[in-house]
Amino acid sequence: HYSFFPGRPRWPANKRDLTYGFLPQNGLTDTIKIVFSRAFDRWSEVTPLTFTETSSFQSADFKIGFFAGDHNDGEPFDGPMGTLAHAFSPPAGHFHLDGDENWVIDGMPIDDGNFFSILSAVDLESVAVHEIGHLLGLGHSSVEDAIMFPTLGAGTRRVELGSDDIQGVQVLY
Ligand code: TQI
Ligand code: CA
Ligand code: ZN
Ligand code: ZN
Repeated sequence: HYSFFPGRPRWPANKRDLTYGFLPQNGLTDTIKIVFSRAFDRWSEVTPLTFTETSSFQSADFKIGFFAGDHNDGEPFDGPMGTLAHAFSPPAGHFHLDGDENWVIDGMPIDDGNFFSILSAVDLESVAVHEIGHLLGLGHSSVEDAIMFPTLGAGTRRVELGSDDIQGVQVLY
């Protein structure tokens, strides 16, 4: 079953059109940006919310960036595996991904110059869909095929919202 964060934080009812931006220093490719737009689309399909990319990182509701190790928010990343990403509950829209993961898009490793190991491959779109759930106010689910279930096998692609995810987000919006 779905869950919420303590106090059930969510984006206010007068704010249905949300924006997201990418940390400029990350210099992300269009391929990577398309993965995030597909992930946001899955949630907008089942809610009254819209998500639009903005070039103004500062004013974006969701601030997306890749960071390695300690990045000064009290939750340092830990190299390959372990913590993959973290997102904060509303109205803090920080969405950080561990730059040291072996990220995969559509089965292809992102060529970021780092050593790649298929054994620790992590599907970027799967993690994006999960973290957007957190950004919208969903906690973890006990339903195994839900996006918000807190484990994902190495290399596994899990991007379709489950009925449990949809029910949960529709309680909020
Ligand atoms: N990051 C955790 C997560 O997003 C951070 C976290 C731990 C958390 N406990 C929490 C967030 C409680 C909100 C509430 O779940 S993670 C997965 C999954 C992670 C894990 O790096 O462990 C995904 C990130 F589901 F596969 F295990 C993305 Cl998809
Ligand atoms: Ca990690
Ligand atoms: Zn962080
Ligand atoms: Zn989670």
